Amino acid sequence: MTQARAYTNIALIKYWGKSDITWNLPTSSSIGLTLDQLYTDTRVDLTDDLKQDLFILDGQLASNPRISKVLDFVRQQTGSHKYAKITSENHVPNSAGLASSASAFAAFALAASDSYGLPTDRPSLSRLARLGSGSASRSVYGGFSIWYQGYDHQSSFAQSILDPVDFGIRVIDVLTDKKTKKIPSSQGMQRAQSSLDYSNWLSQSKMQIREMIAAIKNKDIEKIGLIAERNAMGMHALNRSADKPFDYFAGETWAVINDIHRLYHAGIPAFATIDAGPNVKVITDSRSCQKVADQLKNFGEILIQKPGPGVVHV
Ligand code: 2P0
Repeated sequence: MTQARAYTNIALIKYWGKSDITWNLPTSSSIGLTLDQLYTDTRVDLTDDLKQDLFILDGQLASNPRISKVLDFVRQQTGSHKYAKITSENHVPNSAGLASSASAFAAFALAASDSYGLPTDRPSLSRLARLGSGSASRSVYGGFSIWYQGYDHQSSFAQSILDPVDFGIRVIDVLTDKKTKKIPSSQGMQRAQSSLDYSNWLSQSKMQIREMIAAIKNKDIEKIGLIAERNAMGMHALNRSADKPFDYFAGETWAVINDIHRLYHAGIPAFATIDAGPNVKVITDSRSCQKVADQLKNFGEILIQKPGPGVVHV
């Protein structure tokens, strides 16, 4: 038996497209910041009496074909024929809509690698986590990490940019909408790839990766925020210009963003980023985060996060 814990990460430069679905290879590199509040604990038990993999999520029998996809790969690598019982618990503060495949597959990669005797160095864990879910490749690391696009299974994995980090960066989740998202990310990105702006987005993203690495190394929160916001808006513009257009922004998304812009123009470092759902995350600093949180609390539940650790045994 082995059990691991991994935390969610927020994409500062987004992963939004696949070049290979089987190996889950992305069309661009991405940068994430692992946070410290939301995590998944996953335990893997190998027993001889199982006839198939068994997945228990938050106490209930569940099914997820990606779990067996990862385990089939692990069994093929090790020559093992054993099935596994996977017990996973998401620790998210009484709100739906925050459950994350990033923390789940990063924790699962360590627990599974350990159980089956595969290497547990971070690049290897990152590759395995990626097979389950792209963003999970980054949750293997604490702090800031970059997931290199690569061109095959071996070359597509994440590496640390800066960890441990606490130069005061904070990320505030503003939970205006706790419902499950309507369009799963893998479907959303596939549709976004039909946008005529997609190749522009790829070249922009390449430049933003370089700028973001410099901003992180300089511990420049304003630059990090400005680049991240621009990158996020670009991702959502792709969705709106897809063949079959769609939009994750809903309800109060714009109202929150407008308030963030008002704060910024009043001299407070506050920048918006949005993933595959309607909730806005604010990039800010430790001095301003309470003020920002107070300003936005009427929109819904607020969660203030700091940089968090990489995947560990528990
Ligand atoms: C990211 N997102 O970079 C981007 C930004 C959401 C928006 O990665 O199909 O669940 O499992 O590889 O990782 C969410 O997509 O996609 C995501 P799969 P994943 O964090």
